[in-house]
Amino acid sequence: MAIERTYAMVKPDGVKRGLVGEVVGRLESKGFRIVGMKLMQITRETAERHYGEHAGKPFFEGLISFITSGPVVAMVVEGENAIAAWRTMMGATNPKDAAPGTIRGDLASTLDENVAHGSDAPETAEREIGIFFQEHELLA
Ligand code: 3AN
Repeated sequence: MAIERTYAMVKPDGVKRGLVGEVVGRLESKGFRIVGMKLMQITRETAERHYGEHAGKPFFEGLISFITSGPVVAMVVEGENAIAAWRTMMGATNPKDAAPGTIRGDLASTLDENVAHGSDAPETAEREIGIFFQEHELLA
């Protein structure tokens, strides 16, 4: 097991519903170290970069308009096996499949408004961290 960094985000629905504390609290309680964090409004350009893998899919436009619909909390989270561990804590992408005890299982009810995001692989984590943070914004 290695110490990894992943990109984690509270999506606009989570911020609007006042779930930032809940999501950050779960990360902290699990023992992860938050090495970068900011409340920000994602631009359309950044959203298109972030969701580049979904470009051309029928749900792409909706995805872009949702993620730019309000502020998000962008984070870089560090810890043992952080990439997979954070995905496990969030639960399945579709909240109807997400287990109780997970963020989506406990807090979300629709596929689009599923409260949180986390990178799905080491290369994705590196790419997404680079989209949202500059090196000097992260703790050593
Ligand atoms: P995760 O956020 O778990 O990494 P992704 O990146 O596959 O999931 O999906 C991000 C978002 O894209 C989902 N929250 C949803 O809004 C949309 N999405 C993904 N797959 C589908 C799909 N098959 N149909 C409709 N929307 C989808």
